Amino acid sequence: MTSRSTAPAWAAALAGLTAAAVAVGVGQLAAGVIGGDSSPVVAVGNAAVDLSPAWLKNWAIATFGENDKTVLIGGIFVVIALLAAGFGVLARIRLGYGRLALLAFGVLGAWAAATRPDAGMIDVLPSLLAAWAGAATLSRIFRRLEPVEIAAPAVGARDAAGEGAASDPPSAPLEQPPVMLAGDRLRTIDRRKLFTGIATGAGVAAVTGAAGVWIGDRNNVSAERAQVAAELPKPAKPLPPLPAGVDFKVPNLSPFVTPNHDFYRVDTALALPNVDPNTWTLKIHGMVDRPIELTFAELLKRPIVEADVTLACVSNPVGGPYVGNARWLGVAMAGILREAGIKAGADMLLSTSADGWTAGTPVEVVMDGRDALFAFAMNGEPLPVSHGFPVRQVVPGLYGYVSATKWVVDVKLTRFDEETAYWTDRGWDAKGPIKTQSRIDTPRNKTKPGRNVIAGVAWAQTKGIAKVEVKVDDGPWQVAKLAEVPGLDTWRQWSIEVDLASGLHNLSCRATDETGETQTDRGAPPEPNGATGYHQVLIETT
Ligand SMILES: Nc1nc2c(c(=O)[nH]1)N[C@H]1C(S)=C(S)[C@@H](COP(=O)(O)O)O[C@H]1N2
Ligand SMILES: [Mo]
Repeated sequence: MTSRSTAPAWAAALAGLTAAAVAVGVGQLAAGVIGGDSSPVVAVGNAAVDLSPAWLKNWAIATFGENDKTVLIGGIFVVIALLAAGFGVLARIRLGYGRLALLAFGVLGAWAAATRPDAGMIDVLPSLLAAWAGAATLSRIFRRLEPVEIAAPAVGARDAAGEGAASDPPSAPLEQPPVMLAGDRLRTIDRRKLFTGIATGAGVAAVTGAAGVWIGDRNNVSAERAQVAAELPKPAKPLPPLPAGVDFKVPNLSPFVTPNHDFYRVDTALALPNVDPNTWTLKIHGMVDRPIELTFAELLKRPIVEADVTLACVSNPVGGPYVGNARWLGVAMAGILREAGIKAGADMLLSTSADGWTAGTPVEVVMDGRDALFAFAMNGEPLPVSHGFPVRQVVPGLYGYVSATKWVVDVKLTRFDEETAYWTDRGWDAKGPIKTQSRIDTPRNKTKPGRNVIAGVAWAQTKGIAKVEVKVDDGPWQVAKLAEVPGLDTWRQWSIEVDLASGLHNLSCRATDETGETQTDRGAPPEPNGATGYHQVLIETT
């Protein structure tokens, strides 16, 4: 084993970076071939998501919102780059150390991939291959860093002068400056060799990485989704078209129906599960008389229910964006559960997604007659992959974390005193009924003095919105005009015209639901069961 390398630290760091780039590329390629979440970067990211403390996750969702995944992946790349540069410098002390560090990182990636809830043993392969490729690259580049002898000019000059025979000792102590004696001065790295090595590594990384992404895309289910779109079944009792009056069509006011591409997305999946409806099944088991396993085709043969339901995320701060409304197509959960026969004592429906996320939903809520659905379509098209294709749960009146399982594959009847779910294990309440809330959509910061429209949305799923009031500065609460709604499970637009003098104004709103309860003015953060308080907006009229 060669001992300490004389290569400069910067060259060693570059060698480490190149090795890591090749490792990531090769890992991506292997993951693309295998499919699933096995790409080392994604696997480590997923493990980081699951292992990070709840406060960090909550902070990430609150701070980066829907960009939290991009930020996380970017952060992982930065960490990998820093570590890799460090591994290179370590390899300078002893090449074996650097190789070992890379292999250890590979084992970490393999562990992360193997401990995903949906992992198989084969998922360790990309990380291990990646580590092997990284270690091999490190060795190859370090070979290029071996010192080369540079002829000392003084010696050459002497030779040219022909003053001595070739066998003369190179050092003539009195004539040569002492610095020439220091061997290191004469030994340096061949930069051209280093840079061609790095360029080769970068090329390998780019080609394998791109090929991996390309091959991985073959696993996507867009063709299957198009097939479902072509054969989307009709509801048994189609809903009437939405009343014209659901939408005030005020600029910057949320439209009544949230287009799918604008619909908020919250989940823990870094790589979206691509679930093939042709192999998808839904298992209903646990405390039931007759366990059921349904295929997608069998699900679609059941009576199809159409429902307008507004989803809301418990992480939504007062005034926040994690609420959206859609017209869903699905099959009543209650019918399937009744067929399975719920045993006495079962009070929780523990649903699991294809990627192992879980939610615990109260049985009585699902069975009480509301439109709790195994949904497969959203606003007239099959669920987008990011919203749970091919099947997700939609339960009006409950926050998503206890009800809205996307990519759902398994429903177990059990008890709240026996099982917990993903977010309840992280400090959120076991039960999550949606709290009555209202939001000002417009204006949000600036407007003109004079007559102004203040408008927003309010929601109290399963209860309905009876009244929204608006307050300007210290004025009285004024009752806003309410838009029409198709039912109790959606949000409701509201608007009001007010006169605003020029200057700063504090606007606030509050909603009262059809049970007569007005939302509380007491401010509370989202954790552990949903934010409360009035939405307030400070605006300037100029
Ligand atoms: N499989 C899975 N389903 C999930 C989640 C998740 O992380 N994984 N998040 C839930 C949460 S917290 C919410 S608010 C809703 C959001 O649904 P959307 O992304 O379609 O808006 O999905 C729920 N279903
Ligand atoms: Mo959520």
